[in-house]
Amino acid sequence: MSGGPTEQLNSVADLIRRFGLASLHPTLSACEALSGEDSSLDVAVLGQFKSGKSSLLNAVLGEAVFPVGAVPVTAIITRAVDGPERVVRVTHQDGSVEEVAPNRLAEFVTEASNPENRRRVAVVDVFTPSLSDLPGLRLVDTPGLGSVLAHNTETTRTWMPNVAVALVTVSAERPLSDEDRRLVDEARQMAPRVVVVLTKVDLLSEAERAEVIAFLERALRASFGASVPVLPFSTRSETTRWLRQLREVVLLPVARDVAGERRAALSLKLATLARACHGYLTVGLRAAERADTERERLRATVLNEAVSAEVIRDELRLAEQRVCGGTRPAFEKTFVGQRGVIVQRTTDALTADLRTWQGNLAQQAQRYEAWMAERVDAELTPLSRDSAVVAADLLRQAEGRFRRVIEAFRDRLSRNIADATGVTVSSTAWEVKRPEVAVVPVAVSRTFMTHWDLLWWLLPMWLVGGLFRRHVLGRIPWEVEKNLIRLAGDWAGVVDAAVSDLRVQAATWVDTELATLDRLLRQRPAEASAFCEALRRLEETGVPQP
Ligand SMILES: Nc1nc2c(ncn2[C@@H]2O[C@H](COP(=O)(O)OP(=O)(O)OP(=O)(O)O)[C@@H](O)[C@H]2O)c(=O)[nH]1
Ligand SMILES: [Mg+2]
Repeated sequence: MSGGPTEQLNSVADLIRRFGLASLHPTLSACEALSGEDSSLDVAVLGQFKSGKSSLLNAVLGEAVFPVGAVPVTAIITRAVDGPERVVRVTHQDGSVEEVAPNRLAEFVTEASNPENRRRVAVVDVFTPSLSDLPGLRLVDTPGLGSVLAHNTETTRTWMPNVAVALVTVSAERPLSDEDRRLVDEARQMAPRVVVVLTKVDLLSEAERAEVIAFLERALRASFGASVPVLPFSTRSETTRWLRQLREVVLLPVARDVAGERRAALSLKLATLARACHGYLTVGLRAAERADTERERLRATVLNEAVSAEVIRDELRLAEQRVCGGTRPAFEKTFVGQRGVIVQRTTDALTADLRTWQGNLAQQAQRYEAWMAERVDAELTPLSRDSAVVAADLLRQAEGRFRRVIEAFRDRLSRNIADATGVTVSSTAWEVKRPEVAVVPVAVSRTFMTHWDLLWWLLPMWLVGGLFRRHVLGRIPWEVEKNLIRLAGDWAGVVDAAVSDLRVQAATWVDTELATLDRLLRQRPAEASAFCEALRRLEETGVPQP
């Protein structure tokens, strides 16, 4: 007996909840979202920030709907769907919906107008007649991944389970990073149709383009053991040609069978889910079938020293130390490299300004304090903003290290389970929420000139003016250095806290996984029939099993 996808999903969901298989919850919600939604199919453009996602969608629409730009732009999931006239509908996180004039779209979806999503927008839908030839398709523009604006990455990752067809943009400027590969991998677990779009090919010569495409195809095949189509694209040259290809290879075939594509997406996700569920239940059954002493031995074999929570925690802590040991030096190196030019600029500016200053020594000393504070702030604020890329890079390094620890843990655990029970368990991957890192504001160390104030305020400027000027100009290198070091320290503090947050997330994932297995491996013979029954029900759903 096998029911429709909804029944299948309900049965699998029931088992996952009943047996507390917590690591499968994210995939489960993905399936539920897909089966419960309305009938249009989400064709999403996913990719690193600035890889040309919004530009690509504008080209498909034939009109500039989605805002584009040279800095990270798209901050909100924005969907375009066929409609009789251009209407923009904003759905807020509290569920309220408002219709706004089409020319106001950017106010809601861009990082510049809606920084850190202050307007609390959940999603924006654009209805447009220019999609009348692709009915049933909803084109989804997503915030770019990998920028320092972690909330944008987070928005896209949270939305990811909904993707049914994925266009992964890879810019010709940096063809296929490790992050791109991971994105394609994740997309392939969620969407049956994944296409890589090599954007900005106008930056390559004809020969280079062929070379890059061949390289991408080879690298993708090597990673996934299957071919992933690669389509070139450019909004700057031969756009009509690339558009035609994109429509013929992807958009039109999908539009012709929207219902079929939805079914395929749901069944892919369901199969992933059922396979993992089957693995866990079988482990529980194998444990329950054994006599007490044997079960204890089984548990000890699976949960041995190599996968103990303490060992993993130590490994994660070591990875954290490696990264955090480098944070302060990384920022100091960035900042101190700028010291010379800042000192020079500040000295020149102060030399010019000092000539115009009036008043007695005390007044000029006070004026100097204020001048210096303002100057340091003006010099360091853009520097602090620019060093957000250093922070992003360090966080990427940290995530990479933690991921390697977790992956090694998963491998050892799967091997232990396979050795002890003969069962292959495929737990779902660690889903990381990259912590938010805001640009560190410059906190200027105050300049105190009290000794001038107290002692010499009566002295006439014609007598001490030269000395005063030499003194304040001479202090500049020290003032600049002191504030640069302080800013480096502040940045390091912020990044270290974010790295520590990532480590806690990783450790929590490991704990949850171990707790699930520990529970399964403690099942007593009385429970065996419940597991048999559960496995039978899982098989009856008709979802492909291992
Ligand atoms: N040379 C070239 N530049 C392009 C092309 N397409 C887009 N760009 C430029 O790339 C930059 C980023 O374009 P967007 O479309 O905003 O990129 P995005 O991926 O949507 O960026 P985010 O929303 O910030 O993630 C802009 O400066 C575009 O002008 C192209 O085909 N060729
Ligand atoms: Mg964009």
